[in-house]
Amino acid sequence: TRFMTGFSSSLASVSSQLRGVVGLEIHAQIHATSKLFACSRVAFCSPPNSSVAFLDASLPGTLPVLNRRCVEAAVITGLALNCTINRKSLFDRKHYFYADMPAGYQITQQRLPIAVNGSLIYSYFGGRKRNQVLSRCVRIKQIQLEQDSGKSLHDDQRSQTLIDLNRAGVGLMELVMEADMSCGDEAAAAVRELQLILQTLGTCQGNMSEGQLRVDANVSVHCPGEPLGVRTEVKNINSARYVARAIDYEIQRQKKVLENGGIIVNETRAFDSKSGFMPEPNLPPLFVYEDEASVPAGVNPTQVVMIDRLKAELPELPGVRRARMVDQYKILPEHSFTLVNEDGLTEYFERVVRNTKAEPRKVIGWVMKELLGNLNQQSLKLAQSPVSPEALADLLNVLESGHISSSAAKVVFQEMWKAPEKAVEQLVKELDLGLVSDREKLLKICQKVVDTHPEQV
Ligand SMILES: *[C@@H]1O[C@H](CO)[C@@H](O)[C@H](O)[C@H]1NC(C)=O
Ligand SMILES: *[C@@H]1O[C@H](CO)[C@@H](O)[C@H](O)[C@H]1NC(C)=O
Ligand SMILES: *[C@@H]1O[C@H](CO)[C@@H](O)[C@H](O)[C@H]1NC(C)=O
Ligand SMILES: *[C@@H]1O[C@H](CO)[C@@H](O)[C@H](O)[C@H]1NC(C)=O
Ligand SMILES: *[C@@H]1O[C@H](CO)[C@@H](O)[C@H](O)[C@H]1NC(C)=O
Ligand SMILES: CC(=O)N[C@H]1CO[C@H](CO)[C@@H](O)[C@@H]1O
Repeated sequence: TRFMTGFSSSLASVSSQLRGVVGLEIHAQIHATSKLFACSRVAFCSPPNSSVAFLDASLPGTLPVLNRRCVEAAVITGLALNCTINRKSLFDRKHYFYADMPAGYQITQQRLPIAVNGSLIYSYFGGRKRNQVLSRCVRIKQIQLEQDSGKSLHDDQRSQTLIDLNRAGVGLMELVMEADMSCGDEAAAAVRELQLILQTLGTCQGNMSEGQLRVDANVSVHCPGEPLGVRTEVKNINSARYVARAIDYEIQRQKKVLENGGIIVNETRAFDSKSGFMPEPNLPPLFVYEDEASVPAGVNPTQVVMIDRLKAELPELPGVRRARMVDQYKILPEHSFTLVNEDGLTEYFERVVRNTKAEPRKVIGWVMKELLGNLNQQSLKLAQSPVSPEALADLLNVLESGHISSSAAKVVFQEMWKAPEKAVEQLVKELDLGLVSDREKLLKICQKVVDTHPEQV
């Protein structure tokens, strides 16, 4: 849905230099067993209203209790995105009326969010032929903790709207990015990189079609050096490909309007105009601590979030991993993207490398072509590969020893795929693919071929 209201712009005269300006707000559902302020389970695809605590339905007398896992997830995400973690943050009530928000307000972090001033480095294939790896950086303004709303299910046939409160109160991280992007490709690449980072951290499962990651975009156009144009908002985009398409469509539309002497109009969402914030009276300020030494006396250290501990447990992030792959194994940057994008593929590749004498650059060729080729052809996940990394390493060792040719090795690979229980040596023997280096033997074989093909001779 696109929302607009009236506001004028004076850019029409210089329309040919118009550039897009894109800012994103991303809602990421926190991967946790229970909700942000209640013990009800976070459950996808379960029957409506089967996972609703009294607090989620806003029954009188219920009070929020903060889920530490959600705070940790926000801190971990903030650290991975180079944010400053605010040692003290606050919760507010954002008031608006909507049927799937029984309390009439959302608990969010408006005045003082948990993390601020970060950055996300992302890359994408750009340039004329879309074959150059371009690297960009987008600033993260803030990450705030907040509650998700329930879900309205519209039944058009009976003109009814049904409410499912399973999602009400699920923990969200709202990530606000500065308007540092200029087109749909950049925005989509930033979203994909963020998705990969969240999945690597385990703080959000990132499935966009299930709404675990939802994207809103602010789009405007202006001439570089001039004030920003009037923006329109594209909301609730639920696939990375559609992020690119929706944004580019909107940039083109605005350019056309301005080129034709028109004006861009903005619109405030209905609930925004009536929204108001007040401090959440039932939640004290949230404190997180640098380390054990900074926890004040009288506070139980097992009950608090400590930044140094979370920092120590951060996994290798996608950007760091890609750089290491290129650096350590001398593989192409394109290949490092494929390795990191496919769950478990880096581990597979490194296990092959550890077990074979073959050069990593040779190994990557087999992984990209033979392994991924077969997996894609049969729509299998990596975990379902019949050929283990060790078996592939065995094959590459036999190839390296000069015992079989590389075309024979490919035949053996296909046989291993069909009969994973057989060892490489056994398959080479069964298929009679071993290279013959005995001169007498070769002479006999050649003679036989010549004798049996008089016409060709
Ligand atoms: C974040 O950046 C803003 C703008 O540069 C600055 O005013 C603010 O002090 C920064 N906050 C922290 C916690 O570093
Ligand atoms: C975070 O900062 C470090 C050092 O300042 C830098 O090497 C790294 O690339 C940054 N990461 C992101 C995601 O911006
Ligand atoms: C779910 O619970 C809410 C609050 O009690 C109720 O209004 C709604 O009708 C219920 N939805 C369904 C599908 O039962
Ligand atoms: C994401 O969710 C959709 C819808 O439930 C499902 O079909 C798809 O397999 C999921 N994707 C992943 C990568 O789990
Ligand atoms: C768009 O800009 C407005 C005003 O700065 C802001 O309130 C809103 O959150 C922004 N939305 C997105 C998607 O960046
Ligand atoms: C969302 C947004 O930018 N809304 C603006 C639209 O224009 C009016 C003025 O006509 C502003 O008051 C709103 O803030």
